[in-house]
Formats: sequence, structure tokens, C-alpha cells
Amino acid sequence: MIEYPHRRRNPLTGEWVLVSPQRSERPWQGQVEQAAEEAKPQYDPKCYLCPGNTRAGGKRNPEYTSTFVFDNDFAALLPHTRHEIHNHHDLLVAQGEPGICKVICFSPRHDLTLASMPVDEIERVVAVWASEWQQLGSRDSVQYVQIFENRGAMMGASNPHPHCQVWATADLPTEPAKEQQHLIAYRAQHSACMLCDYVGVEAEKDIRMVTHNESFVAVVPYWAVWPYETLLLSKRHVADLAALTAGERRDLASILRKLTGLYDRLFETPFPYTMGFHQRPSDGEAHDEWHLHAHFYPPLLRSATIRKFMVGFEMLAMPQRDITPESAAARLRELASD
Ligand code: H2U
Ligand code: ZN
Repeated sequence: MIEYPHRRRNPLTGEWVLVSPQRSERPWQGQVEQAAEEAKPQYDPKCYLCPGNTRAGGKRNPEYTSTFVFDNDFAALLPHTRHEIHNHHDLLVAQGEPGICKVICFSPRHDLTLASMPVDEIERVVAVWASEWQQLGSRDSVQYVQIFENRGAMMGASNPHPHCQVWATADLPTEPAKEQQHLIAYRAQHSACMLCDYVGVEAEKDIRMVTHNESFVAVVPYWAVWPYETLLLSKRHVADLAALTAGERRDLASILRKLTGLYDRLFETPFPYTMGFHQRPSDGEAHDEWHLHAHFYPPLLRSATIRKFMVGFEMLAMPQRDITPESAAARLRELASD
């Protein structure tokens, strides 16, 4: 293991992260505090996602009993926008961006999370993700479908009721576009899939692996930026959620429950994060280079309230971390064996 300051390359984006392992020995300056957590009711009459309640837009939710999908009442993208370019000046380029934004409630229960839902209920969520991805992606105007969950007030989630969002866009957004470019280049150079190779490397080294099952692995990637960032990868080379077998969907549900449970135990707090799936674009091409994966980006550093900020050098130069991905993985793995 490298014990001096070094930078590591993210092969998915080509971006580098500065790792300063010598600094994680510095005196402890943060205080360990537990965030006060209120017990949540199973049903909250004021929640706009609970069954039977009225949303901010005035629409009423049905008395749903499993998952529930609706069009976001405050959508960032609108379907009838014209996809036209406005460049009156080379320095002032804009383009109309048509799209669709939906919200998916995971459960009628206000108090559950992925970590506390039964696996068969998470499996239903996985099935809804797959069908939303497929349905939205099959529209001519949609090139890419992003499924993501913001969890916790720290990440801007507006409501604790378990839910995620789906945004479908007419263009390939920045992050998946970077990944696609690097996946294609790796495939051309190595005649192999980057992420299939990466699953092999991590399985062999076994120092950044957090948990795994027959179909999925969760690792703290070698190039992680956030202290406890993880990458969830399918073992089989599949490009999207819809291509998973029933067994793989179940394994995905089960590893999601496991991983989010480990996160919650890490600082004994409901762990905030943004997570989301990267899948092949929905532009009608085969995209053999794509390999289904999910990124978990949690902001916490040392306790329920002490988070990492991306400021200073990180904003102006490059991201930096002290605790190594290997020690973050070891901490999460220890919790798995408790
Ligand atoms: P977040 O918790 O990740 O912010 O997601 C909640 C979404 O739900 C958010 O995008 C939408 C917000 O626009 N929303 C509705 O569509 N209807 C409502 O009544 C409130 C919130
Ligand atoms: Zn609710």
C-alpha cells in the first residue's frame, strides 16, 4: 500500500483524486455526536408521499399498497420543450432540453428505508426501476434515463418517505457521457470490458470489497473521492436493469439492503447519500461497452454530523481524501461481520 501522498486515476472518468494517507493519523478534532433521530410513524398525515395524501401540486395519491410512480409536480424537465440549439454567439450556447421527471415511492410505509424493507419488497422496487427505465427509454425523444435516490436532509432529500427520482433526458448527461467515452476506449484497447476486468481485480485483491453475493459486488473503488463511497457492480456483463434475470434482481435487492444497512451502522445514524444507477443510453444503439453499476456517494466523514466538504483545493484543483479507500472498506467490512 502506498503510504505517501499520491494520486489515483478513476478509469471511468479519467479524473484523478489526491490521497494523503499520512494525514489520517492526525489528531482527532471532530466530536463524536449522535444525531437525534425521531421515531417515524408508519403513516404521516403531513407527508406528500404517503398513501391517500394530497401532494403540493394538489393531486391526491391513491391508497397504494406496494410501489407508486407519479410525474414530478415540480419537474426540472418538461416533455414538450423544443430540442433546439440557440447559439447567437460561440460563447453563449444553449439548447432546449425536453425530458420527463418522475418520483417513485418504494413503499406505502413512511418509516421504512432500503435497509429496513423486506428483500421481496425491494425486489419490487428493482422491477419498477427496470420497467421505468425501459418505458421511458423507448420514447424517441429520450436518450438517457437516470434513476437516483437522495437520502437524508444533508443530501437535499425533501422527505424521509422512501422514494427516488427518475429523470429522462434528450441528451446524454455529463457523467454518463464521460464514463461512456472511457468504457469505449478501454474496450478498444483491451478487447475487454473495463468493469468486468475491475470486478476480477477486486475479487482477487479482496481489500476494497465490502460485500458480495452471487450476482453483485460492492467495493470502495480504488479511486473513491467520498470517504465511504461505494461502487455496486453486476458480476455478469449486463448493460441495464431490464437485462437482469429474476435471480439477479433478487441479488440486487439483497445487496442494496445489506449495503445500506452497513452504512446505517457505520455512524449509528440513518446514513445520508446520493445513489444512482448508470446504465446504457437509450438511443437505440447496442452499447456493448456498458456495464450496469450504481454509485453511492455519501458525504459523512467521521460521525453522524461531521461531513466532508468539497472546498478549497478540491474546488479549484482536484478532490482529496485522507482515509484510504482500503481502510474505509475495512471499516464497512468489519460491520458486515459483526
Ligand atoms: P427529493 O426528496 O429527492 O427532493 O425528491 C422529491 C421530489 O418530489 C422532488 O423532486 C417532488 C419534488 O419536486 N415533489 C412532488 O412531485 N410533489 C409534491 O407534492 C412534493 C414534492
Ligand atoms: Zn410518507
